[in-house]
Amino acid sequence: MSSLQALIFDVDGTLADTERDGHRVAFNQAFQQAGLDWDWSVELYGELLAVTGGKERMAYYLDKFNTDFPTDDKTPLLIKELHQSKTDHYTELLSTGAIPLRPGVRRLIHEARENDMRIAIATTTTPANVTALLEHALEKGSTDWFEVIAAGDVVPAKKPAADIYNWALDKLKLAPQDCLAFEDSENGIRSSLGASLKTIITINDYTKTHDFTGASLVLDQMGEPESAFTTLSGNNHGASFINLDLLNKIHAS
Ligand code: XBP
Ligand code: MG
Repeated sequence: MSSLQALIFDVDGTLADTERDGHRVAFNQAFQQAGLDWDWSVELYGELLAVTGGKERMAYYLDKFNTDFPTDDKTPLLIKELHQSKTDHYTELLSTGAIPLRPGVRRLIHEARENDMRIAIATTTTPANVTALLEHALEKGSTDWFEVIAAGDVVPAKKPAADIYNWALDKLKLAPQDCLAFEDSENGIRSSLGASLKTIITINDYTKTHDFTGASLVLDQMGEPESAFTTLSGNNHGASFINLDLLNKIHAS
């Protein structure tokens, strides 16, 4: 087997806790600005996360949670306009530095770069949102560190479909055995495992009860040398934080 070639990261929930205080807030701002009384609470948003993709999530909301709202053939256009507004609010929010990276993310990305490990992204969120997070939470210009950014509508079927990971692998010209994926959710791991990628999970408040069957390792966070991760399942090979040494061991096991 060849050595580990690339790390492929999910964005929302994995690189940063963007859902509750980022995406959710931006959706509500878009609704308010459009004069709608839709209001997504922290709890409701947890249920809406069953569906990935902002446009798809709004359609799911109308279908299952706001059935009194009249829909017609103009509804897809309304959703599209709301989504554009939501993206504007979200990128504006991130430009203030409101959402930091999760523990260990910056350190791992730097270690990968120092060791010529290729890095890529596979996410359902809109490309502008990825750029906003990387440029403001990681480092100005860091978007260019990622060889492939697979995001949003580049594939029609979003996670849990494997398409976005397959698209990233295709662009990287790598086989899944050459890479590791990083995810935080059940839809995410269904997507990465569907593309035959070994997957490491870092849970968060919205995903801690999800089913991560098939994960190589499930952790509470990536950890830092001075603050260890907690292992929820899988073999941590005696490590207390994610670094390339641990990732190479997981890849080889
Ligand atoms: C996260 C998502 C996204 C965001 C919203 O997926 O489901 O839909 O919540 O983003 P991942 P958009 O963890 O795979 O990044 O509104 O831009 O679709
Ligand atoms: Mg995620």
